[in-house]
Amino acid sequence: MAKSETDVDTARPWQSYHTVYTNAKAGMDGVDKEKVQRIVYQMSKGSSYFKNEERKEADIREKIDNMRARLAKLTAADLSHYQMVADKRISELEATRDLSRIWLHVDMDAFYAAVETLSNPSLKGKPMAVGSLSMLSTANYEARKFGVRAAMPGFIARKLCPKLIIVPTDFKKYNHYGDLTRKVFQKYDPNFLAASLDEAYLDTTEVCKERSITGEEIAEEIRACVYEETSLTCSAGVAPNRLLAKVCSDINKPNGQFVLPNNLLAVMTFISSLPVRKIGGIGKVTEHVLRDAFGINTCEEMLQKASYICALFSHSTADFFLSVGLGLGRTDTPEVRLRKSISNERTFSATSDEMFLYHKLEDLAEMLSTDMQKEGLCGRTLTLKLKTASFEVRNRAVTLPKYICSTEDILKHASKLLKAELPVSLRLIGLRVSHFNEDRKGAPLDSTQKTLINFIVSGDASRKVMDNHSDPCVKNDDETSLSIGTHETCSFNDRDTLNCSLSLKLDDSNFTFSNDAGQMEKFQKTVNENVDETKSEVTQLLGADFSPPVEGNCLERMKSEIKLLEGEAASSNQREPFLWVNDYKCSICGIELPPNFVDERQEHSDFHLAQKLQEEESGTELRTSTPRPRVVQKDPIASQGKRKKQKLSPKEGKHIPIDQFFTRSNQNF
Ligand code: DCP
Ligand code: MG
Repeated sequence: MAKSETDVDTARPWQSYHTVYTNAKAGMDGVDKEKVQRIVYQMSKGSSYFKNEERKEADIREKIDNMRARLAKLTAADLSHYQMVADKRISELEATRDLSRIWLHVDMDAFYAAVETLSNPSLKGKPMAVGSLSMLSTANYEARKFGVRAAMPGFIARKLCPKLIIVPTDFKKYNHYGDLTRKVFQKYDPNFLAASLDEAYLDTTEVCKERSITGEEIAEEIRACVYEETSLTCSAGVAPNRLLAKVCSDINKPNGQFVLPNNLLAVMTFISSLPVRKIGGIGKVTEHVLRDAFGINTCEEMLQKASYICALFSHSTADFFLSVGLGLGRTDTPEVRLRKSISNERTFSATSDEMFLYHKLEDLAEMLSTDMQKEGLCGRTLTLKLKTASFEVRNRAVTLPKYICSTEDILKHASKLLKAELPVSLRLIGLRVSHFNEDRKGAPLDSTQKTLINFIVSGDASRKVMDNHSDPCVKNDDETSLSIGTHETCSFNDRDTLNCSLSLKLDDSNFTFSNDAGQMEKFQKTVNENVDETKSEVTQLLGADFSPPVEGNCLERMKSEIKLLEGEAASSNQREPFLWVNDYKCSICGIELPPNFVDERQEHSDFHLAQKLQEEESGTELRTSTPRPRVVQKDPIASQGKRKKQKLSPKEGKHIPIDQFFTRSNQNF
């Protein structure tokens, strides 16, 4: 197994300071990584961000050490068993391989920056970024050469690139151009999946078949069409599944495309030396854990180390890793999902003025009722969410004997829940209704009516809502449940009973965690330290989730697992409870991330939330993420026959062969 990163060069402390800013984005291959790390380190040292990064780094190290300790305990017999388990699972996964689809992932190049340059051509060729001194949304490719990138504070970016021009965001414009691109996508796949304003997945299998054209040709045509409609360039990836198509679209950015042929040899060759970090959803934490605990750097190594993966991770996580090693990804079109809950909330300056608090509650109840009635929803569980002046998040829920949706009913029960908390100084109140009327199950949502907020709180109603309390009133501090994917390393005959993905209620009397003052305090501290103002806004919006009760035979082992994963659980719980359909799939864009990918999930939900907040700020509504019902186009592109090839944008699309890609992708900035 690989060594953990413990030897830090004290003269160059920034070398071990890995932030999101030091991750590679397209166009950053030649950047002096150490220089960027040093500047980011020097500029942020001592800040709360810096402290939080240090704490997260320490968490990762601890996680890696735990993993290594568990690996060291595996006996030869355990390992040979897990090798058998892995081999079986690999052949089962292999049997699901579908090489018949032609998936295309399109992603606009430096989207916001390109839109701004379109409206102000004097920016062309100059290093520029969109955002503010506190945060950048993106940077153009000229600026990326200096190490400037999205999510970096503008003041750090200016240090890296003193001539950097920073343009404020203008979401109306981005929405406008996003709409134009979607009109193009719609023609090629009416059921395309928009993952964000600037990217989409298209299943082009049918259109390619109907017109007898290749994936490469369709990608060129779509990119040309997008350019014609918008005067903006985009890049595309074509592959047999969505996971690979996304990796491919980044290879020849900007204004390029990469086609991975639909055959097994090509896929396996492609994946063989692909760094794991290139896979959507594998972020900094997973990358470090895989590298430092397992010695895994490339996707292929997932298969070589499959026995270790199966020994240490839950089924869902192991499946994810093994699928990555096999280059498997989703090839189906996700179904329209059903809403699981509906919520709203308001932040205000901290106050203990009870009149004010009740007044806010009244407003929220009224708004929630209106929203529910618009969508014909009635729910049985009402959750009151509070954030105290000291940023402590509390959830108080009641499950009622009847379904409610009127302002009066919501307010009546919400007031009771609030009353029990008084006196208290609050800075946020939120309301959520879940546990919807059974009649609605199976009825698809009218996706056209959804706002992004709706989307963020929506989930899959077909997922069981397991809220089986004998006492209908649930009291939880700092969220209601913990979702913990666990897998204990143990002798193999025990494995199946141990392999639990469980959720524990903090205040569940079955479980000692919530009653242990020390643990609780630590949990609270983790949460408080963990979440800065912005991030706690994220979680406030996302709310909490209910999950299955703990099975008796797993409980004891879960207790010891909890100690191991406590930090992770706390952050998981605090940060992204509502976004994951079946605890696996992002309800907004469909990306799949197993429950243990706490930080990656957080990063992902932050991204969607940032979009949502930005939308709210600009007073527009984001419709990109709504899965569309499959509709038959009156005028499908097929009827256009062999469309005249359009001239590409000024810079011709590039294509690089797979082997060159390997060299490129290994230069992991
Ligand atoms: N965005 C954001 N905050 C982030 C990342 C992105 O606001 N942390 C916004 C700005 C981007 C847009 O989303 O322009 C699309 O994100 P991409 O990751 O696709 O980045 P770009 O399109 O800017 O560049 P690329 O050419 O790498 O796709
Ligand atoms: Mg983009």
